[in-house]
Amino acid sequence: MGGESSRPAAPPSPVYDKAWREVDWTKKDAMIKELKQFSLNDPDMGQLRILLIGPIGTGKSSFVNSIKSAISGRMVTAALADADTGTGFTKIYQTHYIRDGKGRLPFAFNDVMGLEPDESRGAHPADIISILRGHIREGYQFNPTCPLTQEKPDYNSSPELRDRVHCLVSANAVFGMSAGVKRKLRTIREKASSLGIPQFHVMTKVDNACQEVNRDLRNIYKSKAIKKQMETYSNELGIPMSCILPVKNYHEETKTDNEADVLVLEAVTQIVHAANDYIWTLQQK
Ligand SMILES: Nc1nc2c(ncn2[C@@H]2O[C@H](COP(=O)(O)OP(=O)(O)OP(=O)(O)O)[C@@H](O)[C@H]2O)c(=O)[nH]1
Ligand SMILES: [Mg+2]
Repeated sequence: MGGESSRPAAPPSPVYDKAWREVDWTKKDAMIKELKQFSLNDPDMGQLRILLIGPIGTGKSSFVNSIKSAISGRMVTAALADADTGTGFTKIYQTHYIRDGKGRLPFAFNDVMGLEPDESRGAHPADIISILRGHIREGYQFNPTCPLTQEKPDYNSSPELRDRVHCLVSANAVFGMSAGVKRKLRTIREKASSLGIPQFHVMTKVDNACQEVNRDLRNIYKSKAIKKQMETYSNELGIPMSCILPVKNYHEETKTDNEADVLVLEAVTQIVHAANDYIWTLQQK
């Protein structure tokens, strides 16, 4: 007995015995089929517009590429290549459509310049708020110190519902956020909330946060580190846990992977349904 008590305590396990959120890892094909058959509550809309915002370099463009890759079954890198202006950062307001045969799916993602803690750097929150309301035309080049004003040609003074944002998605890596970015995100989220726009948070780079997740993505909802960070984001951003969506984007892979695809497809499915419901709600008014 005495020998037992002197034995060093086992290190705490980094994972729970059981996943706290259920994922069906076999349903990739069914999810792709559902997304390809997705129909708009208002067919005249053309497409749902989903806006991706967040600090620079956190995987917004990679998330768009991962969605395209998961749906098409082949690696796509268009979001980075199209938006790259030479410095490696997205600077242009762009819409990324998802090709389906000769047509495209009825939801699109808008990728914008990243947010930075410094007041004079990164996308200006006033520009993001203009985008929420449909006032900024595609191709606009962000100016961190001077948000777009009404007299400029990129300003759309009479946006239609289809030009507006139907779901706001913030993206950030698992490692936390600076106070400056949090402040900017809060300003943007408050505006989105007042417009009734549904909101999600995509937590990227989960492969870098937990060895067990890096080893096997199926451990995502067993990892204590991942759950803790999701709870932190939920509290900081005022978003329910059910709207915090962890993903591993493609970044150096050459082939798609079932588990990464399932997480990305789960996220997209929730996002597009919320955007579609938002349109329906607006039309009941
Ligand atoms: N390990 C890992 N790396 C990732 C992941 N997502 C993105 N990256 C890498 O992170 C870097 C930044 O990704 P981007 O998608 O360009 O980030 P962004 O948010 O669009 O950046 P800006 O356009 O500068 O605001 C790239 O080197 C990606 O390969 C991920 O889930 N895991
Ligand atoms: Mg980008």
